[in-house]
Amino acid sequence: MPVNTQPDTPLSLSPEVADAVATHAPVVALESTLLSHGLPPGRNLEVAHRLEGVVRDAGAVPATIAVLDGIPRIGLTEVELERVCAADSELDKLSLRDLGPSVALGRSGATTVASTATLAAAAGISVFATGGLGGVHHPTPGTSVTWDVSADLGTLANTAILVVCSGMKSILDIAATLEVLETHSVPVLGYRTDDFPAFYLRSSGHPVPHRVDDPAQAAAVLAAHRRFSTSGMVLANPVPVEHELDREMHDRLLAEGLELVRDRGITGADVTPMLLEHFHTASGGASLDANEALVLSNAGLAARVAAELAR
Ligand code: PSU
Ligand code: MN
Repeated sequence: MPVNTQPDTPLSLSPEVADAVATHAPVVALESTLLSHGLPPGRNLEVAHRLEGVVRDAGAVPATIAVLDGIPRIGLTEVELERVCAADSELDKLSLRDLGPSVALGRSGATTVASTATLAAAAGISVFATGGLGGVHHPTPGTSVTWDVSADLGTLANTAILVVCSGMKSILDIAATLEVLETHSVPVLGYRTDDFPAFYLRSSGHPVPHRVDDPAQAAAVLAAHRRFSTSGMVLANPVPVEHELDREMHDRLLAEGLELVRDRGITGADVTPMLLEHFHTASGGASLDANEALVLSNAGLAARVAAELAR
């Protein structure tokens, strides 16, 4: 039975996660939107299991997060994981602004980077692994500014968590996103790279302000950052080289995907899932392999950083 260790909040930690947090053992938070809205049914459950396995193999406890029937759950049972990944789950995509409504109205949904980071931090977890961060979208033709700036960025500004990711999707304005992170004083570290990664691609062409070369260095930077700030931090880990997408194919699929989004009038929270699905179907599975490889790599790295922090 899940336990509510913080009776003044509606959070429910699984017994294993509650025990790990209480004893300061390493824990890695994992999000559920990448499973329910980012990967096809079947494959998503496989990836969910492998993600938890990779975290355990590195000596940490996995805490997959979702809101089920109005209860934010930190650490899911097998049945709950299957529910998140089911083809007919019809889970909402819950950003931070949706948490209050989903809890009060008893709804179920998968959590994004913004809401997962918030719930993880509230549960006492300081390391979180995902695929790609949300960011600043390009303005639509005929406009000069975009108001589509992912809540992931504002959340990192005031949430004490380390997010391990493969940069952000190349569908975004990466230069603008890095500027926003700088404005919010969120440190951005490249893991064994000087170049900020772009999800399916190892390089975005934008330099990272700082580089670390092992988990101990990343943990040391996080500990030092904590002395000055309660903001989040980004550790950017490029997709494994053997799974990087061919750049030409990538650029073609991206142009097609953006056109599809425009033609169908897709906006807001539906844009990212639509683009990911286009990549997955049009790349003959190559983007699925890349997506899986990068999240697994990020989960493993996050677990090793969490283990260093717990030492
Ligand atoms: N990483 C993945 N797949 C995903 C995401 C991350 O490999 O689907 C999700 C995260 O939940 C992130 C969201 O918060 O994409 C960004 O959505 P938006 O662009 O609507 O802010
Ligand atoms: Mn958006």
